[in-house]
Amino acid sequence: MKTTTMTRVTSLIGGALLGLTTLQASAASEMPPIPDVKGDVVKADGDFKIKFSIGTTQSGAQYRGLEYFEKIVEKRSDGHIQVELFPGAQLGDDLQAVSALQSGTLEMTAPSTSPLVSMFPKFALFDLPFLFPTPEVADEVLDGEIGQQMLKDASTNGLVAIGWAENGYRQLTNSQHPVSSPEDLDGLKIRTMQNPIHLDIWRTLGANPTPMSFAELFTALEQGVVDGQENPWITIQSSKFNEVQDYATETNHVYTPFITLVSERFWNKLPADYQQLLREAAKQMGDYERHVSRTMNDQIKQELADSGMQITELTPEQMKTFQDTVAPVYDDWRDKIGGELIDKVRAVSQ
Ligand code: EAX
Repeated sequence: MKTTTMTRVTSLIGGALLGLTTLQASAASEMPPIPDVKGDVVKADGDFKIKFSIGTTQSGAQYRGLEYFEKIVEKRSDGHIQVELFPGAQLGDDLQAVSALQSGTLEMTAPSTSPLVSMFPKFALFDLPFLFPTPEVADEVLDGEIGQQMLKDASTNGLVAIGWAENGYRQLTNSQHPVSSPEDLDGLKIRTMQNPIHLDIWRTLGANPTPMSFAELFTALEQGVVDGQENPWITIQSSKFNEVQDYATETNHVYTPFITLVSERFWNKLPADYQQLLREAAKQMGDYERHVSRTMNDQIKQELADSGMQITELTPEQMKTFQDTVAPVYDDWRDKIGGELIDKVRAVSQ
């Protein structure tokens, strides 16, 4: 009797606590609900397990997209494909996860395209500053001919590329002072992704950039190894960079996609019908994740400001100064990337 009462009381308290946590969580970041799974069950032979690793943490839009992917794949394979999610670079950063796919010890990952330019030079298109004026232009490129061709081109070297999602528009943060002009960057140590164009951008702006893996970044910021970094608002918040960075500037300087990759060794073991299921799920995840990321962007910027981050929004003149200052980056990279590709993106923007 006593035990029963105790249990009830405990579970009541548990319930109340749970209610409170849910309330707080939803007050902080209300993400668009995960859609229902549409489509028939796909019948094929065999049981499969997918470990899916990402660099961003569990509270970001990317993880939310992965939860939808898991739901689609498990439901439509009637449980014959099980998906296990590993956020926060726990199985390695972007580059390590990609090489794990190549050696067949990991089935899926979705890195930013930027660290992969040494393997796929055309991805550098997404590193050019201020090339994608709106998310809609990015969609036209990713979902259109250029993006689809890139998925084919990236399906080599032990990888199969099956879809696009987004990290999003990148913003600058730092621990030293507000930044509203390139002069303010003088001597600031900025961490960039492992990508030559990003290094070029920040050098051209007068900063002191250093490439580093995402997995090492929080500690490097915390210990002052670097003064600043740049990432989309949602990634800044989900990685808690605001806890060690007091200043941010809304630069929107680069739009970064996430590319959904599968290990070719694993892919070749899958029946064709399951391969098709993964492609469909990756497409649906990508559409939903981009929707989540965009819906959350302004809200998260506000939350970062509310949490004490001093956010500088640039005037059109200040923005133009940044754009004019980085223009020479195009002279250096235009021919290497293919001027035609850049012109095609510009044509989409008109
Ligand atoms: O997986 O390295 C970064 O700044 C990115 O946000 C990373 O690709 C996330």
